[in-house]
Amino acid sequence: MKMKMSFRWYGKDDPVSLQYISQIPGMHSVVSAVYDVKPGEVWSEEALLNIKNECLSHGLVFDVVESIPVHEDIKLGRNNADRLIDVYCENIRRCAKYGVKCITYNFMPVFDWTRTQLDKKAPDGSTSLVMYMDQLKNLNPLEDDIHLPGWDASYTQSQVRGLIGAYEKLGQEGLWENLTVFLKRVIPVAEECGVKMAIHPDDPPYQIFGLPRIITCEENIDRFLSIVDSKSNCLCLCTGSLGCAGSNDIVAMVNKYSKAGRIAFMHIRNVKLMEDGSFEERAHLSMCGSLDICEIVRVLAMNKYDGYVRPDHGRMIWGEQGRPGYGLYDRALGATYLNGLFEAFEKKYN
Ligand code: DNO
Repeated sequence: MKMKMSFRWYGKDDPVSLQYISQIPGMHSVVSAVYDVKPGEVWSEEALLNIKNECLSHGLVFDVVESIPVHEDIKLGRNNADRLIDVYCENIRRCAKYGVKCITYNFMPVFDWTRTQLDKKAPDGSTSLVMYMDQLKNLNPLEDDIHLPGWDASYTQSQVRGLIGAYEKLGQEGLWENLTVFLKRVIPVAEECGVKMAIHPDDPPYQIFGLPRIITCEENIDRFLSIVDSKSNCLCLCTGSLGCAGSNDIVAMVNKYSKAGRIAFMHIRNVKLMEDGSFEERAHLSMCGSLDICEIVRVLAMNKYDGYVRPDHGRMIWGEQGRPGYGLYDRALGATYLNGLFEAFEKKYN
């Protein structure tokens, strides 16, 4: 197939083993990272070589990194941002040396993806991640001690408060400026190394807790792509993240950006949107949520998309215990469903 199917693996501590991943039909790439170093530190070559070799020993290729986290001081444009960007560039070079072709990152202040509940039970007994607006109203990181798995746990609560204050001062335009500084330094290095940088959209794609969020909609993504007009300055287009804002037309966005060759990585999952803006993560099939996954894959195949795809967040099914969103079974079902769609549409548009 043209597109490359991939699966996220959290390394040796991941309850989902590389052997299990290799047993999923059509699996090509492993999406991983050196997870035991803090943002702003250099990744050891030994660690990268180990991931590469372990994947190879299971017939898989480690060619996608998710993520090299961007240090908050870079996003805030603080004094040591310059040095931290040097470290970031060095990490890109090192990843490339061990075969990585695509690097995912995000520019979300303080918190990565945010949900209000990670184990919401559906009538069929499966559980999934949800964001309910009435639960969100009761979460206040300025007052409460909140820890969610998508968030960087290395900050203390008082550091989090300090960061939130700093971002409030910075505002959206300040964040755009710092993103511009970052891209202008990092993209030329990625070009040199043959790597595509793939920014993950903000999840959810609107402000939470008063923090600025900018990778949220078509207008802003156009602005992002024009900062450095390069085939190395790409998107990790996450259907479930952008899809939680009803105003985003995901099929149109996937069509536009894949036609322009600016999608390096697709995170594909479905969400069910509620009237008040709440959403529930659902099984991948179009019939299970609000997004037309079939149409998303059709336009990718029509545009001869040859980048990476991964089934994003799965539900917990069949009694599986594990990292919320990242169990084996439902993501494997998602991969199989997506492989079926890609096989059919790639044949059609060949
Ligand atoms: C959530 C993931 C994100 C993603 C980062 C990329 O499940 O898709 O945490 O890895 O935002 O930096």
